[in-house]
Amino acid sequence: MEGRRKFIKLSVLSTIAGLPLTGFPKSPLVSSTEYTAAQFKPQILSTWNHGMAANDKAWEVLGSGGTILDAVEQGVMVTENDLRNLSVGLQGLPDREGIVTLDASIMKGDGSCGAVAFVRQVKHPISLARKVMEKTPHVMIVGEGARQFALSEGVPMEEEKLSPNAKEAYNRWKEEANYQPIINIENHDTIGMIGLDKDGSMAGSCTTSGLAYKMHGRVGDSPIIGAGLFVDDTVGAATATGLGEEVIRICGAFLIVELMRQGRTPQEACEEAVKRAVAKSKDLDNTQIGFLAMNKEGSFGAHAIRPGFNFAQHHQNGSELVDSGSWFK
Ligand code: SD4
Repeated sequence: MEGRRKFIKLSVLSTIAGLPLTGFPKSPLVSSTEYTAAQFKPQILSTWNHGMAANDKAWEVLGSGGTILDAVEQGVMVTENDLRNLSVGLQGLPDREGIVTLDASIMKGDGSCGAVAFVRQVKHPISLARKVMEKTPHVMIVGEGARQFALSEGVPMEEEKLSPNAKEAYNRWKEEANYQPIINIENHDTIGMIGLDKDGSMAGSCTTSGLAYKMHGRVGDSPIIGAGLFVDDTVGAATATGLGEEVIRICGAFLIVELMRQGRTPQEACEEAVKRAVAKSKDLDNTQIGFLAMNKEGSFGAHAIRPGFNFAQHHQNGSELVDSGSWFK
């Protein structure tokens, strides 16, 4: 976390001054990470280091005969359950009113999808998103309606109270931030997971407590199909983490899948999406976005605006945490 704080403070003035006439800022350094040669099928990829444990679970589900959809659902449930995690699940950091509201989406490669947003008290928003997909004619249900749907489905719910860690952090934030609706890029590490099974079916999931100390009612990219998550198993899948407003603005995950459809590698597509986000950013100094993508052959790529983004990878040779390249060095 300390490292992420530091890079946020890096000056970006030299880059802004270097805006070329094409409209796209020029990256100060060429991206360092290339994954284009590697291909794995099946494969599970997740954002951030908490993705390691989530991927292990997803892999186990696949190995015991579960579908790729089961795998991406049950994988991120590990993170939703992780009491140390302050950016996913009910133990996450609250909004500026002190209320935890959750966003999640799930998608299959055939275009089926479901999402919940601004939902309270639901222990596994990813499973509720799956129920929206499978049991309703809708794609997204939000707020009190989503909570009522959860109650009617009998899914696990919890009494509304902040976890000890979230409470401590929130109390500290209240003193310093004085209730300003700041866009804070330090304490949010959404899990987005994308998976490919041995037969080429793909699915993805994305779940978060969203931006720490957000305005009450604010919804980020994670539950927005096409922004935080998009899967089309004729092409590939992509997910996003970081400042949701900037991801929504460019339809990040959809953009990456469409770039792959046009022939870009997952790595090239992620880099192009980052470039697009940088060009459209309303607040580059305070923005971090990380994209993660995989195509239907099992090639993969990742890219971020700033250093510090990593992703977890699991395939038949084992699992590892991989550092992503970034637009800023
Ligand atoms: C949001 N994209 O709510 C989420 C937050 C996040 O890593 O991804 N943090 O904007």
